[in-house]
Amino acid sequence: MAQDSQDSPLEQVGAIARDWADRAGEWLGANFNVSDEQLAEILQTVREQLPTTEVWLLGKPQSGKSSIVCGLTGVSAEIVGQGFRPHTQHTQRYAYPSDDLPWLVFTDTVGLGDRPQNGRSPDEALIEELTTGLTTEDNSDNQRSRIVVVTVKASDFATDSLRKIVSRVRRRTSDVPCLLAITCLHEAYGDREINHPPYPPTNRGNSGNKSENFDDLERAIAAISKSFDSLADRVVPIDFTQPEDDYTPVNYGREALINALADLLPKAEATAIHRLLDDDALTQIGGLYRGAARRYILAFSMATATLAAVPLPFATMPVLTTLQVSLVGLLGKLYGQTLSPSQAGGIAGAIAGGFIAQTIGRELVKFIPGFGGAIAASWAAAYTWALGEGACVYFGDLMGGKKPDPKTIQTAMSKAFKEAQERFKNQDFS
Ligand SMILES: Nc1nc2c(ncn2[C@@H]2O[C@H](COP(=O)(O)OP(=O)(O)O)[C@@H](O)[C@H]2O)c(=O)[nH]1
Ligand SMILES: [Mg+2]
Repeated sequence: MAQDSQDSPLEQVGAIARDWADRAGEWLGANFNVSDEQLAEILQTVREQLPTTEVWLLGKPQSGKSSIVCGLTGVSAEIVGQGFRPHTQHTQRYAYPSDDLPWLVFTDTVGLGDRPQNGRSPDEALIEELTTGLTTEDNSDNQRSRIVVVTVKASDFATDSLRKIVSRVRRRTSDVPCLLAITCLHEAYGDREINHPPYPPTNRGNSGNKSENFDDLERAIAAISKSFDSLADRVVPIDFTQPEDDYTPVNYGREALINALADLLPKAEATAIHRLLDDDALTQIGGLYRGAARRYILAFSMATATLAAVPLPFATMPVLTTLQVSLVGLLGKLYGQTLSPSQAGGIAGAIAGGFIAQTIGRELVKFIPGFGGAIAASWAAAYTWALGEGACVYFGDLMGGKKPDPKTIQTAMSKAFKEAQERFKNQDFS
């Protein structure tokens, strides 16, 4: 009957949407194949758009410098350890979430307080390297902020030489803020068996349980703070323990540390730090790989959202694509696969193409008329998140010796996309 060939307006819209989605899927599949040179070039531009914060860690060996990197980023000690690259003779560097997208660059000092060699104390060379590093202008257009974090254990009162070093470095880099982190707090608890007091651990006064003895700790914090009085802009006591140590929370004082860092940094960098290190999105993390992967996925989602919300001097799509290819490459590495950018692009395309066509056709129609600003930003974030989750399933299958199953991947992506949309809906990316 004539009625059969006459689709309702709604069905017509549906058909158009499906067609759109198919074509968008094909387009995306094809466009993930960015050449390696193009990719490198776009990443360079992206790096110039995103604010980078350099955190310079200064403290004795075993004073908790690496633990700060792990505690802040949530990346495991093993991965952080592998990620550190020798930078100068006395420093090494770790870029988070990746060298491609160095939002946070941790520079760790090594060998502080070592014995003199050839008559020259390594500390002299270290001071030289620090002052040079902290004062050298970055020759790219990149906004770069720097902050020095000094680590001292709560049980360590032998800080004379450390203070001399900090003082000499600060004299020549007075515009770089300095934060003192007092670490390993529980070593100064009266009784090692007790858990942390509510944060902050000072000024317990009448609120503390009298049977718990935090007097030593308070004295230690007060004494160390006083000795660094003229050197540090802020003092934050922290205890970043291992899960098997059985302290709750595992990273005691993490929020205070993040807030203090943000307070000492310029606004753009402070906002980035809050977004990057926000834990809400990552409350439920199961498994080492998933946990580490989600950290990266979150950072890349935030980056795509930031870039989608900001009008860039170049088309947004290739940039998002590049970031997503980088993310897939990084996730691959995490799962033990070394991929060239074009291989990563191929995988991203294969994963994303089908997903776009089948799952988010309707979303695309909704978002095209309003493309730009907040919608594009939260969409880009959710989409990047879904792609990351899909890639995890893909690489997880490969690692387990299974052939990746497109259906499972797409189910995981749809679920992740919906959840991520909810999560990013009310975020302000401007
Ligand atoms: N309980 C506790 N242990 C810590 C803390 N910071 C570091 N550690 C431990 O102390 C050791 C040395 O820490 P690490 O971060 O590697 O020190 P680094 O040499 O300064 O990088 C490791 O076993 C850490 O787990 C802390 O705040 N609390
Ligand atoms: Mg270390």
